[in-house]
Amino acid sequence: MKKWIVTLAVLSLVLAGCGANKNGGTGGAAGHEGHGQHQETPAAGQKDEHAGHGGEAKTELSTKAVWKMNPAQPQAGQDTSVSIQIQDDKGQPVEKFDLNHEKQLHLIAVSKDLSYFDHIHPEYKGKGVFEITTKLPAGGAYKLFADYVPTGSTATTKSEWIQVGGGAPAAKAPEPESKLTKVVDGKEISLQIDGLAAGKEVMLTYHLSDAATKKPIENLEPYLGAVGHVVILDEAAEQYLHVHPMDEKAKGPEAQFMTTFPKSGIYKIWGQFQQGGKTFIVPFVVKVP
Ligand SMILES: [Cu+2]
Repeated sequence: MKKWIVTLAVLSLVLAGCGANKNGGTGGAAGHEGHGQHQETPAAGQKDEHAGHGGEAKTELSTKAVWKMNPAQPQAGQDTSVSIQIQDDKGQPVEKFDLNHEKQLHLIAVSKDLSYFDHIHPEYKGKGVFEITTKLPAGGAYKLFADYVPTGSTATTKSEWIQVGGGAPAAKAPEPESKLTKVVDGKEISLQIDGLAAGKEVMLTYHLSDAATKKPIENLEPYLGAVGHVVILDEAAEQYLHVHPMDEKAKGPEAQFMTTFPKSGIYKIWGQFQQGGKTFIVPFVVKVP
């Protein structure tokens, strides 16, 4: 018994330190907080990665997401209402959520082949229910991911596969790109990843410049409280990572994110940034050895 108390005391000290490091992001075990990364299925021992927000130890509240589509079988190109109720393990609604990057819940939707990506914010209706109306562009399978932080608990991700009726274009498996540079909305964005390998921390460095003038972009604006947001999924849409920047207040031309690819394979990485009041998304596909 005594041993437990000591262990807990040490643990809360460690976690308090972790919270204090929120914007430091210096790497190492305690630095996870600074990276703002959360995984859908954390590896053993990483469950408390997000504890320590506010400098105190928090216990993970086990929650589930109950998904309802209206119509129950969504159709391509048609309005679809997505309702997500967050419940505790007894089926009671969880009613309080922390703001996480300015929102109580972030919803990511991807098509099975990862060609389609959307990041939207359902409205909180009370009683644990979040709702949004959206349109999915084509028929086929989609996976939805809800990211939220129940008050007093840690960052949680729950997901759901849905089937959308209507014509489906032939699925195109994501192809690793040899050159990680592309132009989106008049901006040239390159992604540098040094020492890319599974199971170890790697730095994702984006460099942004004006595609026409080649001038570095130095006026990126905070989007949802950070210079950028990065979502990473493996080919099977099983390994989900949502990463926030090392320096949330950066303005460009660089934005850096630290993450760990859980295993080798093909991953798609979506970086989301904002300039001149408009957000843009740049996708890259990499093969992680
Ligand atoms: Cu979001």
